[in-house]
Amino acid sequence: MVDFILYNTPQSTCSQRVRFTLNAKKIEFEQILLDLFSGDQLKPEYLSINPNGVVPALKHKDDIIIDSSVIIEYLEDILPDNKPMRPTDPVRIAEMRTMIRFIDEVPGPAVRIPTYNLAFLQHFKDMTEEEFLALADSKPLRREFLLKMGRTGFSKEDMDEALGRLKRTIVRMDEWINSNNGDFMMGDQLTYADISVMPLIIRMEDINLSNYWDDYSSIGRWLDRIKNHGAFKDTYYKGSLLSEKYPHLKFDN
Ligand SMILES: N[C@@H](CCC(=O)N[C@@H](CS)C(=O)NCC(=O)O)C(=O)O
Repeated sequence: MVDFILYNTPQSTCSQRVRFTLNAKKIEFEQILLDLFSGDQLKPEYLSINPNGVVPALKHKDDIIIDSSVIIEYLEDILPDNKPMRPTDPVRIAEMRTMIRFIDEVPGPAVRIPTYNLAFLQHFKDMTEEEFLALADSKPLRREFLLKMGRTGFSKEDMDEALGRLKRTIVRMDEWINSNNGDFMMGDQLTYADISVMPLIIRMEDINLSNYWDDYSSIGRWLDRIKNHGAFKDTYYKGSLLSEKYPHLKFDN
């Protein structure tokens, strides 16, 4: 029996952060895969693990840790010597966490809008209004998000706003990479700031938005380094990209 069990979903960006960290730190873990469209995340047995009804959740021996940004730093706290990915200077740690807050506030929520409109909407289209409202009501964290989307999708205004936030993220990343003058966002060390934004950039690439960084060569080079990292392949195993499940994404937008 291994000490770490990760409740997660192959295509979930938040799960990918944690899988990458576990793989980079070479931590052996078991996976329990949840099917988010069958409602596994809302079943009482999972809500007792993560009352927010979202993946990921990490079980470490008898403790449960939830929320991807919390989990990745927890792994650093308990295993600081396995491939350190947090600076040691308090000011640099603060800088890293400021980047993560930006990522969780700006591109994290923004990438969900095109993801739902382009890929997930089809799961809701055939529901009756009552079924849809009941589903929204059952989501501890995403009730209002779902109600705003409705069964017909987010409005053009919502989409434009989200895409604008993703564009601003690229500009900000370019500034971070250039000002720190290294391979990664904080310089030569790969940190949790890189790991936090990685799945969002991979998702953007997957849904055909990689032209957003056509004019920012720093991002292309950063992405190549991330993809060449030893943990990448094990994190993005077959079935981890959205376009593998929804092949139209490669061509549609
Ligand atoms: N802040 C949370 C967000 C987790 C989250 O939103 N997970 C999504 C997948 S990336 C989910 O489980 N969604 C299920 C649902 O909306 O019902 C984290 O970073 O762990």
